Amino acid sequence: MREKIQALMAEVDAFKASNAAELEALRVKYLSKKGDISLLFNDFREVPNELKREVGQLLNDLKTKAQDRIAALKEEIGAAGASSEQLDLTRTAEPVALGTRHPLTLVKNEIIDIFARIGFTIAEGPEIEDDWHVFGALNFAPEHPARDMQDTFFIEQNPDVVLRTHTSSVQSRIMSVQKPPIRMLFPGRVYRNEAISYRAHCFFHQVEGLYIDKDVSFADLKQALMYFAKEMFGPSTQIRLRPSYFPFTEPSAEMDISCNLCGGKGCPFCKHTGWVEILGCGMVDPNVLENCGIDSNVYSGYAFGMGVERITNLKYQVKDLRLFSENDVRFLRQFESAY
Ligand code: 2NM
Repeated sequence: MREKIQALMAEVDAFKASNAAELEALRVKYLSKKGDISLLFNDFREVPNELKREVGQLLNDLKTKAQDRIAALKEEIGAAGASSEQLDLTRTAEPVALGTRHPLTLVKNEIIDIFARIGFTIAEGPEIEDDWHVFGALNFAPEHPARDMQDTFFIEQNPDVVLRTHTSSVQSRIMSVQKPPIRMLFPGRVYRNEAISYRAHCFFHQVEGLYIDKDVSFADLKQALMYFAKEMFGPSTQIRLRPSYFPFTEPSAEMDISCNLCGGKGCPFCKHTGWVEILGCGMVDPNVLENCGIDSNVYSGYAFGMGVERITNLKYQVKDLRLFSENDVRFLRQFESAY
């Protein structure tokens, strides 16, 4: 009996299984009701009483050891073998969730694309600027209200350092270093000291445009903007220009398009006027050209500026400006697009 137990101990020590089926075979051979170890328990009745204590102990050790070995092998196989049996390697992979472009990026790209087709290139510049490039060079008088603390963010330590309130600051930089002809777009983020609400934010996005050459006229401006309006909002879009005022242009105008919701018939969106405002524009003031080292007797130019949020609202009827900066994916996912 003792020899039998020792022989089985050696066999248990040598247990090997590389998959679940082999392991089950081991269990059946040794531990099932008619298994080798179970049968030994039957023989135990014949063991003389004085040896029962010792042999019983050995027998129990053998059974425990066999169970432990099988449990250990099961875990080994579970980590490697079982998983490779269960995985279907021919299955298509989990889809990777794709992000979507931000609506303001989509619209900005569309604006850039439209003007690129008539020869406009792009320039970008710093958001933290000095007073000269944001105001001085652009013909803003020293006491102009836009410079007021209420509109402009200043850096406390240095009143000459401001967050740009328009991307025209990039234009004053470009005009100072580049000779005409200049035909460029200036996209970027700008800052204004406003209380945040559904219709105002302390930052927003602009695309401004500038064309300087010999003999650039207001007619050129009007034609370029009409082309833009029709490309952006559809071929039946009408435009109208209303006289306005900006420090850096003379004459200046604001441009409306026929309401893209009601087609100009009048609706709550256009406040029953049939028109909605989309941008400001004008002929670059000769003072601005001279400030930037361009001879205003030789060159003239037009400029325009639009809010990307405003254009996006017109295109997509976004009712609350704050949605643009909250990064709620339920909002952002609505703008899946190839752009
Ligand atoms: C606007 C409206 C009208 C503008 C003017 C200039 C510059 F630098 F040439 F003087 N840049 N941008 C301009 C003109 C911007 O935005 C509503």
